Amino acid sequence: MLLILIVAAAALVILAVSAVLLVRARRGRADDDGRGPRGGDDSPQTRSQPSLRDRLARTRAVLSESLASVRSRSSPSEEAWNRLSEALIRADVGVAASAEVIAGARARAAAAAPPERPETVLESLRAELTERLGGHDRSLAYRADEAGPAVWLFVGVNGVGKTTTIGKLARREAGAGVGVMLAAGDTFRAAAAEQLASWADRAGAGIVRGSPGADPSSVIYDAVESAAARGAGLVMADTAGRFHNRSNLMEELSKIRRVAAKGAGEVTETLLVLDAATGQNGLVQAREFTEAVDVTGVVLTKLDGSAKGGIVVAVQEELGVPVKLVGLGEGADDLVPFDEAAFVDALLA
Ligand SMILES: Nc1nc2c(ncn2[C@@H]2O[C@H](COP(=O)(O)OP(=O)(O)O)[C@@H](O)[C@H]2O)c(=O)[nH]1
Ligand SMILES: [Mg+2]
Repeated sequence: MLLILIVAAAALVILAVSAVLLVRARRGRADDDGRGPRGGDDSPQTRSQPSLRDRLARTRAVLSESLASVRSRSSPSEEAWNRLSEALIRADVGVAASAEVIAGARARAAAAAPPERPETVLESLRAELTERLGGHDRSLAYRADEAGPAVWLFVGVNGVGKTTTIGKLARREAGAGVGVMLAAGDTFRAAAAEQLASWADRAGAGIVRGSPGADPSSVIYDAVESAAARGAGLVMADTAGRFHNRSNLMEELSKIRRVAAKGAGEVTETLLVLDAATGQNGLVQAREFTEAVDVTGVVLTKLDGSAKGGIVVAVQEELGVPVKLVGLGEGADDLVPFDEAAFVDALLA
């Protein structure tokens, strides 16, 4: 009798758990294609954000062996510090930045009481990384005077994730009640405008497209005027990221920036989009862009699947530009504000 009762109770529990899982899976799918139910649980506040810890698994794996070796000793040796430093370099923190991080962490560990114990070493590394990454304003600026639309320009080479990032942000901003107009400034490929239009559609944002091969500046100018006419507060402008050479890059970007502010708009953000998977090579690109235009923040995409998440440290140390957002996947919700404490936790956990 008792056995039957236990079996029946277990079956009920299993049923209840599968029902909950099924409902969750349905919601997940609805969110994935960005067409989840309007209002209610689709509001930006209640949408589930991807976990940095889950998505940074590959970068964490690069560090985990050397962290384990620190933990396994009662007093970490010179060799353990060297292995940590090498692991940081492998995670693409960069040679110079890794050396500085380790020197800083060692100084902290030596000053701590008791010094050089595994816990103090790991705490020192955590503190050093968090402090180096911290102290930046990562907010995206709107317009203080509200006299016309704020313009956020997105720049970066082809394929890094500019269009996708704009789409994700359009959804977030529109969901928060901001009037959003997108400018399809990548006029090289018809497919680019299509891609942006589909994101605009999902986000409930407006879009201005030019004819193929049109001057990107004129498309952005038209989008600003259209936003102003409709009272939309924010224009997000896509660009092509195809430049023949350096002087061409400078010329094109400064023209886009000038024209975007010519009418009613004011450029309040110029966001450089970088693909984390390109690691240190991405830094070379980034330097060219920061020399060509006044970059106000970096969006680091594709941190999911990349073992080079340490590039966040190199970007901020070497470019002095804050990483404002990170891309953690291709879905509409896979873009999160960068948070240094959560990032360091995800790396060292
Ligand atoms: N895994 C992953 N893929 C991304 C992310 N951001 C963009 N992508 C993908 O990267 C590819 C290029 O993106 P796209 O926005 O077209 O790049 P663009 O040429 O700079 O506009 C697309 O397949 C996107 O889905 C991200 O954070 N994670
Ligand atoms: Mg694009």
